Amino acid sequence: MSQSQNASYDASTIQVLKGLEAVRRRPGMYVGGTDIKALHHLIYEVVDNAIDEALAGACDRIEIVIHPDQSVTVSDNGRGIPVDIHPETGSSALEVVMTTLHAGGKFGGGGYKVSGGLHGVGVSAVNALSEWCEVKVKRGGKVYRQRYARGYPQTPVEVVGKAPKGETGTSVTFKFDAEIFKGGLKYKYETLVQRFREMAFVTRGVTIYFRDERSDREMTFYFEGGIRSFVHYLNRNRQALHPIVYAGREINNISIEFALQYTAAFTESVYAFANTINTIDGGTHLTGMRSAITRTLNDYARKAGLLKDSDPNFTGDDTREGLTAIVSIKHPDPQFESQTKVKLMNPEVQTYTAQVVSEALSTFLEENPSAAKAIVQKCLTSARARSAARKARDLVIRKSALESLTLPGKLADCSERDPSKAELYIVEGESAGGSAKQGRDRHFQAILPLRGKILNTERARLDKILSNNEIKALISALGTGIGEEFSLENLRYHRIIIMTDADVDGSHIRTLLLTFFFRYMTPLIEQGHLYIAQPPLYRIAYKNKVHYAYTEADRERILQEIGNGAKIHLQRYKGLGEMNPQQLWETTMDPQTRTLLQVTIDDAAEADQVFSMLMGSEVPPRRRFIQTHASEVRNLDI
Ligand code: 0RA
Repeated sequence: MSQSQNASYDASTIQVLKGLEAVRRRPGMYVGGTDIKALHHLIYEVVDNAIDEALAGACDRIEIVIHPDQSVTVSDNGRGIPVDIHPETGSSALEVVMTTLHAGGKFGGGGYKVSGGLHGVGVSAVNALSEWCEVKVKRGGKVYRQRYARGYPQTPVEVVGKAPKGETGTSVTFKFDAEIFKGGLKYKYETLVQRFREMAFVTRGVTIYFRDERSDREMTFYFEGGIRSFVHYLNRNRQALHPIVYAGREINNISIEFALQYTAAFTESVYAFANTINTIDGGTHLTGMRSAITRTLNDYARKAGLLKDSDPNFTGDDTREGLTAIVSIKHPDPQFESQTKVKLMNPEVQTYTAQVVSEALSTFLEENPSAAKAIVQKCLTSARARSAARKARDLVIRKSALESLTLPGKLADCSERDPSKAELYIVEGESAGGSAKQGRDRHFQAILPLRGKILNTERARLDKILSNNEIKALISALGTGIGEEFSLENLRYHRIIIMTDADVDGSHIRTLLLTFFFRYMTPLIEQGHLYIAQPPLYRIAYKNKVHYAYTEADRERILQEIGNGAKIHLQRYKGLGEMNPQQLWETTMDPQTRTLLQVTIDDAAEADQVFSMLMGSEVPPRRRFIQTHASEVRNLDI
């Protein structure tokens, strides 16, 4: 008897060791790598466990604290990890959960209905990848504690105190193992904030408190309205056309909720979540919602006589302009396409989601005729614009086929024909364009001057954008085509550099250009081809030496260095046009001395927000943004 118990104890111990070693040997398999993303994943994995407690109705507060040494504490007021002796292994359940792969939610049979963890490896994988880890559990009036190093228990499960009456919960503190996560990685506050905000939106009623002791910043998220609050938040700078439509239902143990609202904007902001995870590649929940919206709007518009017999049905695209929507499902057994691509695959979810959305949306349309009319009107305008855009685009494409060899007249091209060595400067204004043409190295630097303000691409539509002369010149100079016809292979310059004045107009034009590239040539940004030039703010001449200051701090430093009483000539550059060609070359264009800021898309969703705010039809938020960020515009990086 005791023999066989020993045997099973040994066998399971060996299994535990093997499991922990496997995680340490191949972290990629368990947390998706050893980079910053994987590092954030460690935190998410523990928070997901706490969210599971919240989804089970056992927890309403989660706290995450990053300590100065980059150790992290995640605490919750859930039931607390069980601590009783596990009959098969003879060890505490707490130790089993912390050291055995996949022992999380499934432990004890009953477990929970849904599990948030994408990889579902649980807190044991985090433990295995931590230099040290400490877990404390409040349960049954006591506080239990165990410590680990690289996943191995260093202490038994000990009672270290009394828990206040009725209080339960789990608190995990871990320090990632720098032998595995190499290169001085640091958690990024903004990325974590965004994720916790999303988690709080889709887990209504839970409070998520986040503190970063490294920088003394903190945030608390609590959303009474759940995903309705989410839609409200996304539309905070847009003009809504009607109240938010919402429904939530449970079908066959799968919970489905959605919220939607149309706005006067032209862009679509739709996000899909499965078990609180942002499924960026969509999946069956998203498809279900989209098809239901299109079908329901078509049915309603026909019945209400808003679509005539001769009109074609709205396409999916027609019903997406100005749409802000969230779909969030919770499934006991979610199937994802793969570990990295976040896409929900469960087929039944499509049917159920479509059912929930159709029912709720058609009821809303019946009961709110004026809202219904506004929505259908928006779709009609969008359908008309799309057909106009198609015609305009066909025209442009046909024309550009004829003109494919003719580059725009304003372009001063370079002689280099290898795109990887060629640069294009997009320069604001004819006079600065003139200086740039004279100052450049014509072997590899091409100049395209842009006159005045190009179109505001957020408010304008594709058909208008394509017929704008400045944009046409830009598209044909780049050689890539646009939108669906966009092809990065044909890019004629691998460095595209936006060079504008360091003033408000310059920053506006730069934002317009960034909007255009973001909306219509996204891969060009993603592949790192877009840059912003950094012209100096001041020229400081002293005796026969000239210094350039690129920031106010630069200016202070240079003036200090020169010292008092000196005969200094200080010139503030109000525009690029004030520099002669030689100066422009030295300060802003010479690869040996210039600074370029590379434009990145760190987070398309956040960029979408900034663009709508800067460009959208709502004026006050734009003014506020420009005012509060005026001192930072030099580092505008979307
Ligand atoms: C196993 C079983 C139960 C809860 C947990 C694990 C649990 C894990 C973590 C990790 C962080 N916070 C957590 N909270 C709970 C179910 C407990 C029960 O049924 O009483």
